[in-house]
Amino acid sequence: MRHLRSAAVSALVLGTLITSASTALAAPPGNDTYGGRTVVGAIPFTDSLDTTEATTDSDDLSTDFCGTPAPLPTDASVWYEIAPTADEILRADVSSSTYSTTAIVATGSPGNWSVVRCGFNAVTWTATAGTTYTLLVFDNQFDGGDNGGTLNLTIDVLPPPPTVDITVNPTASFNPRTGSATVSGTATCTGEPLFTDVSTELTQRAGRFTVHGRGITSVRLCDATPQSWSMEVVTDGGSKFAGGKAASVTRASACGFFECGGDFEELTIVLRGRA
Ligand SMILES: [Ca+2]
Ligand SMILES: [Ca+2]
Repeated sequence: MRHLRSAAVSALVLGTLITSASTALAAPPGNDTYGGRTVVGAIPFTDSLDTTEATTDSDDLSTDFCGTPAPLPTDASVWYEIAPTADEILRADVSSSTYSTTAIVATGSPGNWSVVRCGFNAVTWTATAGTTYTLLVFDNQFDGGDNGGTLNLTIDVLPPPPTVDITVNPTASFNPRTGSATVSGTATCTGEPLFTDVSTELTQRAGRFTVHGRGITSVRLCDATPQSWSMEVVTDGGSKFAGGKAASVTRASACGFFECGGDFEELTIVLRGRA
């Protein structure tokens, strides 16, 4: 019995030793606190970090802006600082980490934060040269447990937003039977937009009345070579376009991964009956 008891005590002592040993081995990462934040130099930037011992403290950013009904825990939070020297779109991606992550970008300092953007797995923001941005990455606990894991961070510069430039042909046709008009023009883009939409509103006086209609079309693979577009402008409320002048307002938007470029043309066009 005496032997058993002493064995139990030894096991207890050994257990305590093992626990303290593992605590000593996995220290919090240096950028666990704002004071120890990692300053990001050249971009692209990558970092891989064990955050299992990273902690939460009162400097952590508020997660009220993260689009969740309740504030998220900022478990295993770690800090980075980015000071871009050019105006650019930056993306911090932590989606290949071994735990569920949220990233917040803010300007300011602890106690005086101004949140720029918040995102699950990644955050993309428009950065201005000369502004210092603070990035906080943490375990949002959507994974349901454990503190942190292996954080894999990549910061990249995204290409600038696409641009679109449109022209509208000064003559358009109309269909006397349906009363719709067909408006056309060209679109030229930079920056390889994912999609490009063109919409036109057409207004024509008809005696005491005004005939109004709108149409929309997409330009496929808008690039540096002008692409023709054409759309049917259908009138509201069963009225019909007729031959003569009409006021047109055309808008275009070309959207990339994060932002869109736009263009606008206002032009009086002449409607002619379809041959
Ligand atoms: Ca922390
Ligand atoms: Ca977790």
